[in-house]
Amino acid sequence: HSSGSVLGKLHGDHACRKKPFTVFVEGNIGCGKTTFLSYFNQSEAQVIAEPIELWRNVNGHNLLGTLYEDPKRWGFLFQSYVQLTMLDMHLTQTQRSLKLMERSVHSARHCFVENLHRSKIITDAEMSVLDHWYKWIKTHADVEGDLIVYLQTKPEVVYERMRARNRKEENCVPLSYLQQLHELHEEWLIQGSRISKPTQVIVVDANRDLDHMKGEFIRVKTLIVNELS
Ligand code: DGT
Repeated sequence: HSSGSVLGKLHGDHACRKKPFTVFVEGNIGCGKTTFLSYFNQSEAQVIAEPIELWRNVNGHNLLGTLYEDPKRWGFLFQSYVQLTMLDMHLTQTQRSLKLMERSVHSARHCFVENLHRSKIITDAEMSVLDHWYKWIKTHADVEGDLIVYLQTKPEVVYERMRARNRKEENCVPLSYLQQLHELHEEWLIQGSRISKPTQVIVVDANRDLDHMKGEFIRVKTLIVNELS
């Protein structure tokens, strides 16, 4: 996936628009999205982290916690709120020419919601409502990105990282859940079998220790920043 020329072309298109060059950072739970984003400082890019703290406190309710405690009961509610908060991230305006987002409405729909539905955790009716909202959003709001950086990992690797990080809501998440999410990321970003592949994807092998990923992360960052300067 060498991307120089295509990025150049995208940048050419992009120069005619007011919209910032928009990058979605995607990948499994624990793949290193936060670490990758930490290499960009706010003067060179608008970096929008996933609003996990909002999901943990909706008027005192921890939706992320209840999702994992009883996904059949709370999965729909959680995804409904994720979709709203993600839409808000997409619509956040910036004067900067580069905007990076941790995940997107697209991964929420194509990976997380898809997984809940395939595992029969949400019903067909719940899926339909979330999907109608997703389609409505795509029609009426600009939620397109210019580039996806996919931090590709083995499920076993992120499972170990997730255990080590010990986020309290995630302590019962099994390896099989990460395997399912991995397959859905691959279907979406690599195979393009079920849904059409997004415009431009840079795939980063993110299996090494996050401390050792530094060089690779800086290389991808430089690629993006240089294309825009
Ligand atoms: P990082 O920096 O790559 O280690 O990323 P994380 O693990 O901090 O962030 P992420 O987005 O992979 O996961 C945050 C938590 O929220 C995790 O328990 C999975 C969950 N999550 C995120 N987005 C969704 C979603 O759309 N639906 C569901 N069911 N869970 C989600």
